[in-house]
Amino acid sequence: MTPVNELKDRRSLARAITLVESTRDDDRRQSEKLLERLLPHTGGAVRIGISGAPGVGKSTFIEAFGLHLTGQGKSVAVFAVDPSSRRGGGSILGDKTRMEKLSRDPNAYIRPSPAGTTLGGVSRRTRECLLLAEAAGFDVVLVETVGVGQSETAVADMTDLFVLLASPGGGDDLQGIKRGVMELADLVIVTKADGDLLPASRRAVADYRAALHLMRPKHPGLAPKVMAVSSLEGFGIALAWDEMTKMRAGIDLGRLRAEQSRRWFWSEVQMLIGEAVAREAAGLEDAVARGAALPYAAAREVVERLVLPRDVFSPDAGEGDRDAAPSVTRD
Ligand SMILES: Nc1nc2c(ncn2[C@@H]2O[C@H](COP(=O)(O)OP(=O)(O)OP(=O)(O)O)[C@@H](O)[C@H]2O)c(=O)[nH]1
Ligand SMILES: [Mg+2]
Repeated sequence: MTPVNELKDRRSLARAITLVESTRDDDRRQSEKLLERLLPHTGGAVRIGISGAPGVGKSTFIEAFGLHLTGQGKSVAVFAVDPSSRRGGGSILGDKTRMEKLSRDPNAYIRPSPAGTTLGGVSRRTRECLLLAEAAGFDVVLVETVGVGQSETAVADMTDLFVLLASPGGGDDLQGIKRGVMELADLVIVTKADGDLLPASRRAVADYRAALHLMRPKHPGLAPKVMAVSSLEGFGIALAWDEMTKMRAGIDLGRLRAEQSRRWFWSEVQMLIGEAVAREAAGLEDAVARGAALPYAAAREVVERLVLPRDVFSPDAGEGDRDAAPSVTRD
């Protein structure tokens, strides 16, 4: 895809991502403007979410899969939603050793997730990073997350396809995967289908097929697929891409993405309200704790402060409006 001029090189993309991830107020305003400008140039990538338990083989799969795609002349961006500080700050940076070739591939871009952010924060910015990658012309965007329920939902909600990697332990591991997560999957890929693990991986494929058969499909009329790969031997990698392409062609993408945008919008509304409430309430909370204000009255004041136009509270608003705002503290 053709990149927009201002994101043509990696350095400018990296800078834009840093801006988007920044929590500073002025950066936030700047990144909003940037994203608004870029919005018409987004939406062109195949967005794929990849999830699975620690050690299942995500990084190794992304390395093999990414190289397969770049080998076909496609460009690939990789982001991670890391819900915990499990790997400390570095996140997939350390994984670059597992994705060594891909990270050196000129047609690939691997971005470690920012450290120390909450899930809400990470996924909120990862969505925006995904848009940046699209404006930068990437053909495929992979969003990786380690499985902990909440993060999988967030990733499934920003991608066209959600791929669940499962270990060849099969039935036993099936217990460990939450039903809700299985229901998100468009494709279940059993990893490590090689050597001694080959028979186990075959059984696992059958187990997952049986389990999925009992579940309601995510997209009506489009049953999720189960297959096995060996990222180390390259077995099944090309087929995985073919399956994803087929699945994606069967999905009403316009509708899916519109629904995702709606949910994203509402979650932003909720998060912004939450943040505004927290800001307004901070001082009053102490007053409540000290017994200087009633919880209900303080809560009402917080809401009124948020709902009433700001200038009502400014000293020169006039008309005695200031008095209309109740003051619940008595210090
Ligand atoms: N035999 C075999 N081993 C594999 C394969 N893919 C990954 N592994 C091994 O499984 C282990 C974990 O692989 P990773 O790719 O790091 O797994 P991950 O899911 O990224 O792990 P975390 O980042 O810790 O969540 C490594 O020792 C890999 O070498 C495979 O196709 N075959
Ligand atoms: Mg990894």
